[in-house]
Amino acid sequence: MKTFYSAAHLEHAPANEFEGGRLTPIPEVPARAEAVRARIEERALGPVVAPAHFGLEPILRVHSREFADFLVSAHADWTKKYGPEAVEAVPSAWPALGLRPNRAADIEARLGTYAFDTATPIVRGTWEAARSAVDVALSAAQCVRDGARSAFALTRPPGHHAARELFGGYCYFNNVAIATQWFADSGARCAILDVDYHHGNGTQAIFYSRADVFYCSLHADPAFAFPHFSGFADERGEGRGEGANLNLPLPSRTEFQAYEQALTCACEAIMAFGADILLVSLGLDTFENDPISDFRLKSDDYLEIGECIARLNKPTLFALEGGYDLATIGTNAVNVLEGFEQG
Ligand code: Q9C
Ligand code: ZN
Repeated sequence: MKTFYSAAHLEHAPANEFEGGRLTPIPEVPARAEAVRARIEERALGPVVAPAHFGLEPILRVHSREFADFLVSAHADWTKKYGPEAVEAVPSAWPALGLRPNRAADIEARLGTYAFDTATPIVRGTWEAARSAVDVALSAAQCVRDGARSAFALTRPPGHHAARELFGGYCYFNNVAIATQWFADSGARCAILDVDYHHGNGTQAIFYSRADVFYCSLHADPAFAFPHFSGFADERGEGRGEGANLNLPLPSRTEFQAYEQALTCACEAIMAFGADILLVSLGLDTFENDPISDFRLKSDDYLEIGECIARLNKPTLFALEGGYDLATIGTNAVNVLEGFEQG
């Protein structure tokens, strides 16, 4: 299987997030993607190649022009207001219930309007990294459309928490949603399987009223887990998209036995939908030692997840989402991909 990878992610390296009442180191670091790439090379999964350039057009099929323009200049606008020492742009006020979103000039107003948490800083290299991650996802999509059984988009930053005009959860552009829309624009019916520990609120929101895109997610119940405001079982799609969204929230400390049952449900639903293409939001933060999550999957379980996905027998694009244990993220990612190839 081919892997698409861009070194532009290295320049996106914010240091801290505001969490639990204090500034704490961000677990979403460049070393994550480097660890995955090193493992792919060690285990000779296949070639690791640079992406092609797709430009802004496919991004604007999913995100608004205002949002993309904001990401282009946000860091410059921030340092203009707060000086060159202010290296990380993070909002300090939001238009929550009863207040009015404000997309106009002031950088604080725009940050508050577009962000939904304090964990997703914008640094000087964020724009280029986020834009390049989209190229990585689209290059993998092109590879699949050209006939490959599968491709791996080593996307960083991740994407599944980002919606049309919303960033957060370490995500800026929704890589998988943009690739999905790119397939849909050529008439393909797509299914998205999201196995990250967290609900992909952005992907769900983008396709919530769409009948041609099925979104299915296994994740920690938002009753106790981030993103808190999305991912409940009663969210089933709306309008023409009713029934094309399936959330399978799972309890704290979920082990593989229960996880596998939910995965089987998800796969049955995807088969019933009848997709032409499968896109997998591949988070590895379900691992037992993940520092920010509490599921209990083991490394061998990821081989089985890959085999299970292979049984769907669809052209499949995998894209990296979360996963924060640097010691195992590479092994666990490659286990899914090899499990798929053997399945
Ligand atoms: N107290 C991804 O895995 N912080 N994003 C959670 C919990 C944000 C995770 C705080 C977690 C975002 C792509
Ligand atoms: Zn996650």
